[in-house]
Amino acid sequence: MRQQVVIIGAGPAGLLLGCLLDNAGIDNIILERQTKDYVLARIRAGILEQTTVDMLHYAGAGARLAQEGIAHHGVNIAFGQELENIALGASTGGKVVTAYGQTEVTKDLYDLRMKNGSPTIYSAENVSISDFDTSNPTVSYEQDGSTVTISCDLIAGCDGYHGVSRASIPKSAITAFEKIYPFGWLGVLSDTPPVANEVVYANAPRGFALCSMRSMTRSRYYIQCDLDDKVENWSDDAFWDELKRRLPSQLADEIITGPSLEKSIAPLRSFVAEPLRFGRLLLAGDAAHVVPPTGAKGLNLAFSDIHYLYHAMKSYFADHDDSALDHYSYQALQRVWKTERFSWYLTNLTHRFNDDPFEQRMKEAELAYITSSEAGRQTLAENYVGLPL
Ligand code: RFL
Ligand code: PHB
Repeated sequence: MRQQVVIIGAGPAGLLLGCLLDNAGIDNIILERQTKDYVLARIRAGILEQTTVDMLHYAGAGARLAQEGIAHHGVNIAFGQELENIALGASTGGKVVTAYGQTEVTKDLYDLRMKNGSPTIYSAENVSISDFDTSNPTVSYEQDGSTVTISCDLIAGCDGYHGVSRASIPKSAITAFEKIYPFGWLGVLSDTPPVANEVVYANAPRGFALCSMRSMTRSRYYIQCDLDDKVENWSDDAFWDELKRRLPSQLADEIITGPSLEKSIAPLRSFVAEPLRFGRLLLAGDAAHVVPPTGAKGLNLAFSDIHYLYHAMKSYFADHDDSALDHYSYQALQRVWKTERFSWYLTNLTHRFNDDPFEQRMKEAELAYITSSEAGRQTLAENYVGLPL
């Protein structure tokens, strides 16, 4: 079998790239390790930058998002009993963010892919990449006991942090930068109305808390927890009690609780691998970099990679312009590092790292400064809505 592009991973990055390539008449196949049902049910991100929304429309997958996405014109910062709303549009030329779950984004892209008719192989086992440093790369996978080998021009490694693409690159050719945080996030999804109309990031002496939503009847909440904590340690009541202790009373008193639909713990990490190009193999999304979820940047960063990668691939196929592929790596990494900085900064500012009361006071003072200064509010707003592409 031959394809112009083999995409490894049917997460949001792989699916968006596939849809854009279809629209440009570039043939492609997606290989995904998990089943379709598993991928389409995964609950993760919830907040889309304007550029992400624009890209979904450009790809032709924006119809349901336009109907069901909830525009947020501000973001809330809480510390102590303070609750500050930062307007997003005023200093960003009217930009907003949109609450629309990653689960829905993945479904919409999957539906478009089915309409386009390009092949997607789910449950593809033992995907392996060969000869990506030559002009004849191949990708193999196993299914139902037989091995299929695909030769191609380019390989897109969109297979997330634990994927095979980055792991296939010789250690001497790649540099990794990593920070592991000493805590995780315990998340709960519930069919209850959200406590606030816009996301709340809360710093509290007991630890960070976040209030978000999937719709006006479905809430998503998170609290900072110990890295070795277990979901089984948290009854629904214990979760709601702890969440309320970390919010200003004007919010805590308003929370409507209910049974959890899902409860999970995620570790937090900052990670970047450089470069993003290795001959004919190009990394994108979580395969190349990870941000802690504070700031809601992971999915958005995966999409900005795909924006650059799609344009590079188009130039490559139209003009045999090899330098476009190097340019992809350079251009995407510029935005990756700035976004890594924001996610790291907001994580440091809002989480409890130790029980040093001086550090806690410093964080409260910085939050008070940023939310009261025009320059501080503007800096927060322009990063939160997403830096320009
Ligand atoms: P994904 O989504 O991990 O998809 C990679 C796909 O590759 C498959 N795969 C393989 N396929 C074939 N062969 C192999 N060997 C393979 N190995 C892996 C996997 O099964 C999977 O289907 O990466 P992608 O596409 O780069 O997308 C990245 C985003 O999913 C991620 O950055 C976000 O979810 C991060 N994130 C958030 N991002 C936001 O922009 N806004 C948010 O509000 C937000 N909140 C979050 C988040 C991530 C979280 N967790 C659980 C990590 C909240 C949480 C709690
Ligand atoms: C979410 O809605 O899941 C969400 C919102 C904001 C974040 C992270 C996650 O920073």
